[in-house]
Amino acid sequence: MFKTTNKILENLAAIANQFKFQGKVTNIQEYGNGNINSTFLITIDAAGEKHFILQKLNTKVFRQPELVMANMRMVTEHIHQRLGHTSLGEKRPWKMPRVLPTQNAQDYWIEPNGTFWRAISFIDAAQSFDTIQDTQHAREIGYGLGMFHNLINDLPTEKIADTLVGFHITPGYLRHYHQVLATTNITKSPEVEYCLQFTRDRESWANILEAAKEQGLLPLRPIHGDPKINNIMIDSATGQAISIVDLDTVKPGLVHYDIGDCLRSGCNPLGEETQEWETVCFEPDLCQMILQGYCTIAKDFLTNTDYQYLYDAIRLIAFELGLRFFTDYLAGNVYFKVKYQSQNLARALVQFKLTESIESQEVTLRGMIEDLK
Ligand code: ADP
Ligand code: GN1
Ligand code: MG
Repeated sequence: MFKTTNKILENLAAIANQFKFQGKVTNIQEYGNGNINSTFLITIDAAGEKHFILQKLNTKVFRQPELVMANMRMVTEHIHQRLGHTSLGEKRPWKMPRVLPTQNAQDYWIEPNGTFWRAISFIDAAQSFDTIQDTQHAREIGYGLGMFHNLINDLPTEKIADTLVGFHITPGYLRHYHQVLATTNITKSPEVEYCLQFTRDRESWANILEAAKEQGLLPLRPIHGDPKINNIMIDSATGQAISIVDLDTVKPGLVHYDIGDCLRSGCNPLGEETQEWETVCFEPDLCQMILQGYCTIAKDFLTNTDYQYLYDAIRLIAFELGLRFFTDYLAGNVYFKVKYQSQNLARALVQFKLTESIESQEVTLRGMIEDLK
């Protein structure tokens, strides 16, 4: 865990001051529960905006951080423009973070040691949660994803860079998993054995979305990539979804990755970090609420074939995340941030149990999806 010594705070203040804002920094605190970047809330004494987000981008994950920022600027500007000119913005309030420029009018600042920093405007009077609070929250999570899909749907996919090659390509994660298995001395335990067997049993099915994509059944569209519930901001006054953050993985992909990710994160009431992995379950009522919220605004661009693959998407993205966590555990925690050595194993068990729960409810879930049409 990050310890805010005076020296670190001084450094952070100096970094914050590389960016352009009105006023003086009065407070700096570590912020959010993201697994990838390092996020800080900067408080300033100013008449206008009182906060902004300062982030150290994880350049071990995002090897071309400049591309991430170019995407982020392009996407946020596109959305701001659309909110100003279409009826979407009138239906419901919606906010989009802005990229804040440096004193030299750049979108990021690189420290002499190569550390990559950016500043983003703060979505005020809103919060995000790691687990679903109630059914209204579930509906709003779905609505938030649908709103975002609508707002980026007209962006030509060729204009969006691929900032994380291989992201959500399950067969690619399986190849990497086998490379890690072949080169690592595994300490066997009942939990590790469970994960190994769990993966073996699902390997032959795991290319289902990629196969459909290759056959031209599912089109590439602009997607968020990471719409888990703590990236969807809820307005504190109204309880409505008001924004979606964490735009690093916006790229051409299948909307199924997004819907699957949103559901695997939203329908697990115990949350991703629970130690009670044996009791993890996928809650169908929450699934229904999230899907209904999504369809309120995004129904029009789902085709019949899209619906046909939704069940597999829910199952696959939970499985895929379990596999990514398990592989990272075996590889020595090189990708996801951890607070203790076996955390990625614990996270993998949670996602695998969630997958099992999804599988045991296949008929119910397929019926629910059919009813959405
Ligand atoms: P990571 O990639 O590590 O997940 P995020 O960009 O998601 O980093 O930031 C971590 C958390 O910080 C988010 O889940 C959200 O709660 C909060 N956050 C990020 N950006 C903003 C913002 N512009 N306004 C308000 N909160 C934010
Ligand atoms: C990471 O950055 P964060 O914490 O929002 C990850 C997602 C995973 C998620 C699981 C770029 O998301 O793919 O689903 O952890 N992001 C990246 O909590 O790998
Ligand atoms: Mg995040």
